[in-house]
Amino acid sequence: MRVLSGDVFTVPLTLSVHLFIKGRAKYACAGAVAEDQKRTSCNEDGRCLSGPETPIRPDQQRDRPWQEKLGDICFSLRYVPTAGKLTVIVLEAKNLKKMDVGGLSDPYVKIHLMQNGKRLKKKKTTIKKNTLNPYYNESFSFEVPFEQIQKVQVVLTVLDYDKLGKNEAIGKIFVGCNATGTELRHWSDMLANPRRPIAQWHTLQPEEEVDGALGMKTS
Ligand SMILES: [Ca+2]
Repeated sequence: MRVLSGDVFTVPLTLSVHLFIKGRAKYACAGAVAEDQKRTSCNEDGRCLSGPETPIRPDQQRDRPWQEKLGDICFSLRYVPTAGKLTVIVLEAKNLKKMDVGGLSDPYVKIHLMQNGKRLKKKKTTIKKNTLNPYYNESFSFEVPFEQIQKVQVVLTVLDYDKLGKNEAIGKIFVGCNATGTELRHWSDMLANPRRPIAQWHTLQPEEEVDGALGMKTS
């Protein structure tokens, strides 16, 4: 068979995400960055807008139809590579699990910066009494040099404060290059948009599950 010089061979093209985003963020995580991703936006006082902009992903529901609902948390991530500064703004939570007998919950959020299963830094929000839909809008900054940003995780735990006894975790979530799904996309979005705060809703997971994924022992 003779191949004419004018013939065009059709080769299936597989472009990696790395190549695709190389131009704008060479340090983005390997992993899916969905271009059609719907992003949560915030209005001027920091409240996350809900509605069509914050869809519940069908695969999230499909994955865990049996699981007890723990609630959702909205926070923004911002990274400034030149300053090595990572800022987490805990915005709000909604539909949290009721933890108190004869009441609701008294939620606050703990934020851990982690690396290799170790906690490097710890911060926490104020406690909001007797609510399942707390609003925080509280900002926390961490020093994370550019060489470290792909190696750290930010873990957010929503806990119920109790005057007596141990404060119990309601649910937990972590973002970082080794996260998956919505959490990985949020982190990748942050890296792909330096200096810009990116807000996103996340569905809280059981503490044991997240600790397992982080290679931690549940304390
Ligand atoms: Ca309580």
